[in-house]
Amino acid sequence: MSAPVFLLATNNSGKLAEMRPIFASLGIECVSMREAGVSSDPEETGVTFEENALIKARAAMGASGMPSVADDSGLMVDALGGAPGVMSARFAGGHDVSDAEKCAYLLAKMADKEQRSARFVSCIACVFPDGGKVTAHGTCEGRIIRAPRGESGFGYDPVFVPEGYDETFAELGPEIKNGISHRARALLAFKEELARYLGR
Ligand code: ITT
Repeated sequence: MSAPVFLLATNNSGKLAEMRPIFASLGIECVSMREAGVSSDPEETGVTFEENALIKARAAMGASGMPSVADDSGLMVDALGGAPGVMSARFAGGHDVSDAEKCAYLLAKMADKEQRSARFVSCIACVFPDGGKVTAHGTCEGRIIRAPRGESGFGYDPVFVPEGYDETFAELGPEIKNGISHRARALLAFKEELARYLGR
């Protein structure tokens, strides 16, 4: 069976910018929702990354009829008991809050915390029109610094330093981030699961 074209079911331009070259490097053809002329933004009512990724993938597939891939991801901070986790996009009050405000809110919550360990988590979920699904997970360990640094990426990138580095994701830039990030690792695992699913 030849691999289909996948719809990337995200409204986050930062994620889309990361997912496209990773898909290209994995040899998987994909289009954005804008290119496919569909819109989808379901309520993320799940309590796990996988549940939310499946909600988004299923909604996009319902709108497009195409096999659809969604990423649900977030930052889990040990000193905050794993928060913001699945609430990462809404942590500082809603989708209208800027990334800079989210980082500032997180840093304020962490002001008195000595323990700085954290990890980014990504779940990639793909659903097919015949009801089949493929899911994969990836994590990236690191720590939260005390003041934002760097301009690239999105979300909490300016306050997260991945293990083995001294710079934040926002300072390291896309080439390094896309080699080690939670999303890159989840997509690599996804490629293997997809090959198994497609019987290759
Ligand atoms: P879609 O649901 O449309 O894909 P979203 O931004 O709402 O976009 P999520 O619900 O998965 O996506 O929320 C993930 C949030 O976690 C995201 O908005 C960022 O704040 C944060 N996040 C996830 N991955 C990140 C990364 O690689 N770098 C920085 N922050 C990240």
